[in-house]
Amino acid sequence: MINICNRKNDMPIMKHRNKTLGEFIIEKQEEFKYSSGELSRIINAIRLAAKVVNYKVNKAGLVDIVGAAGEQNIQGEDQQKLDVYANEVFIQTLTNREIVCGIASEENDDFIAIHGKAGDDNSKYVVLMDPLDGSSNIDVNVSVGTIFSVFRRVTPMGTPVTLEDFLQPGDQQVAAGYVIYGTSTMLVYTTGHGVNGFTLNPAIGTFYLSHPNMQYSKDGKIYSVNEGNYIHFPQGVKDYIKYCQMEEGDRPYTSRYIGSLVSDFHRNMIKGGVYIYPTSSKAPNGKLRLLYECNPMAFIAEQAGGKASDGYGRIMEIQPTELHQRVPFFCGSQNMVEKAEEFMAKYK
Ligand code: AHM
Ligand code: MG
Repeated sequence: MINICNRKNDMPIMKHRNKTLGEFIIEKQEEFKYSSGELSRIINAIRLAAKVVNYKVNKAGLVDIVGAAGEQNIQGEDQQKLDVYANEVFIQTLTNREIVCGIASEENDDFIAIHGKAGDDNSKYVVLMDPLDGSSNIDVNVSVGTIFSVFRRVTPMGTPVTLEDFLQPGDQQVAAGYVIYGTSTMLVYTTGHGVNGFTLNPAIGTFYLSHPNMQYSKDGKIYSVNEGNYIHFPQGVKDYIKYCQMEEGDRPYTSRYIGSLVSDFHRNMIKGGVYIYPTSSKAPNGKLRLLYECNPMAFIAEQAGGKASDGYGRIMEIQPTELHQRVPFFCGSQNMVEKAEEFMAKYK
């Protein structure tokens, strides 16, 4: 039990202490009767890596760590130093514990096959991740995030992983989540049984369950899209944006766009809204990556009662053909995504 103050009358009230993420993982592990605990160990490793990255992200304004590392990733974009750092921390944490047999990262050209110390490959899971999404926002002190996705391998255990293990449709995910390094740091994840959010108490380095069973409202009032690209958007998206701005019923909606997917998604899930990164004449397949960004966010969205689409169909049913594949992304409150799809269908 802890003492907290009721602001209205300053009378201390007693409240049960929230579960820690560690306690929650153990409790959930017991719910999966025949599981080996491997998935729980992966979530535990991500929890640890998130704390390490959080520490560094928080210091970004203090030390000379902000700026491009002088390298480019496979998409030809500048890597910030913190991207490289976060990538290493997550890879090392997962590799050292020998709990996954392969990792694919937005920052690496190819996947990494992980061999056990005894030379065996006995783990059954692969992890795909964007170690620091929205990193161009770091030097202006805007929230960034880590996104991760876990699949069971499809090739036989005991053999090195192959590309096939990573190119699975999103509906095969066994877990997905994100860490948001924001005004507070949160870890939000799902294993297919709803979505739970944990807030880090930085003083003691512990994540506490702060947002149990997160849910999208069916309708929302926020639309998030980079309207600077408006003239390059497909007609369906242009029409949907005009619909959002129209004075009718509960519209016009509010426009909110941070330009940091995890932050935009997190706000929309809590407040109700839709996030759109469409194709454009500049980016014919959109910008976001199916495997590292869209699939995990789609899994979380659906588990929270929301929806994720490429404008025409379910994101999680897309059969990936390459690791760094990009897709258009419409994600958020169910009715808003469906409305946007209606406009898209008119010009299909
Ligand atoms: P990144 O993976 O290179 O960081 O890019 C992804 C980010 C998302 O977080 C964000 O939603 C989007 O790019 C913003 O793009 P834009 O600046 O084109 O609106
Ligand atoms: Mg990214």
